[in-house]
Amino acid sequence: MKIARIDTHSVKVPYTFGGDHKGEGLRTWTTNNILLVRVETDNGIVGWGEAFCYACTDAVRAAIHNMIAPIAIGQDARDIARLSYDLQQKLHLFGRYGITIFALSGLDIALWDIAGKAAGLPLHRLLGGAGRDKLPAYASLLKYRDPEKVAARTKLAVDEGYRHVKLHETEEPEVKAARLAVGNDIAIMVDTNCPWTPEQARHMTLKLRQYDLYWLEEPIFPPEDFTAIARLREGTGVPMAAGENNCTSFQFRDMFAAGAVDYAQPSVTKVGGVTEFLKVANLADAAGVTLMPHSPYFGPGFLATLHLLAAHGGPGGMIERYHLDLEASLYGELVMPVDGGFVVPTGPGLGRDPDPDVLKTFGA
Ligand code: SMN
Ligand code: MG
Repeated sequence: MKIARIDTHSVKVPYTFGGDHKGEGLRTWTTNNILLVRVETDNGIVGWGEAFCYACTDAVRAAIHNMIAPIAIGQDARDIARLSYDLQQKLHLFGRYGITIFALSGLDIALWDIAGKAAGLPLHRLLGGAGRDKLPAYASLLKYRDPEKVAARTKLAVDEGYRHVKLHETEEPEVKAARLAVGNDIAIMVDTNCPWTPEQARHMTLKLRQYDLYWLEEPIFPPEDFTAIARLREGTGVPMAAGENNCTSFQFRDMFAAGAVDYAQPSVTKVGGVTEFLKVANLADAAGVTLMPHSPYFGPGFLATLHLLAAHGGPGGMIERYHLDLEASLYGELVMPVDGGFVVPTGPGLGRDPDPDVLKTFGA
């Protein structure tokens, strides 16, 4: 079973989130951008993957066609781990993290979809899980920079059934507003996206500590300064989460060795796909760190994360659900929460193929 064709489909779906789309630079997003990787084998099986893109669709697309496809086409589609290693080795001179590995992640997810379809099994079964049928989730709010809006959206998420809500805010008034809006029984996380120096992070973390954060995410720039995060964690007692920007399992190994985090956040569309995610999950278990996947996605990356968490043996975390409303969904109800959780797909591979009408209408 050889890889015969690799195509990409860019989909840009408008969304609303109860805020305005003003952001800094590249973060002024008005559409949710998904880069799908379609892989076809010489015996006619089609698999779908997702490569992280958001604001870098064209670059990731070029990497798939110019760097990944020439090496992957003609290879055995079943030899996924070897192909991942081979691609990482052959392409390392173009950068280990970022565009190259995003592109590779898209291929890898598609190959696992094909493996599941060839075996007639949903991915979580293929990975050794009997399959929990429902997974807990948390609402991941977008950035509002407005305490009233943050309070209203946090409350809305709780009314929808979520017991855990993550804010993307960096100022105290927003965090305080969320806590006051929903009381002390709801877990609140704060994702800051690497804004601070270690000193600034210490100052802010001590300010935010009174709001009893379930975790503080990526407080320090650069994200790979694991020693600084470890020092902050140790010095403040506030639980830390990170990993969405880690380069493969090797950086997770270093992050765990530094004692930097309580929650590990591999991102299947960024870290190297299912193959690399599984390595990270094993390292997290061995380090006594809870697996808490990064998954603000609506394409194959989201479905792959559901299967990975469903199959995971160690202390498993929650699915991240980006708290926005899309004009159209590639997977219908599969990406819609049910009482603050998600149903694990049961069809072969990822469980469902993307809706062709949505691909056509929102193709970009
Ligand atoms: C995030 C990162 C990238 C895209 C969307 C959201 C964020 C998260 O850091 O953890 O959800
Ligand atoms: Mg984050």
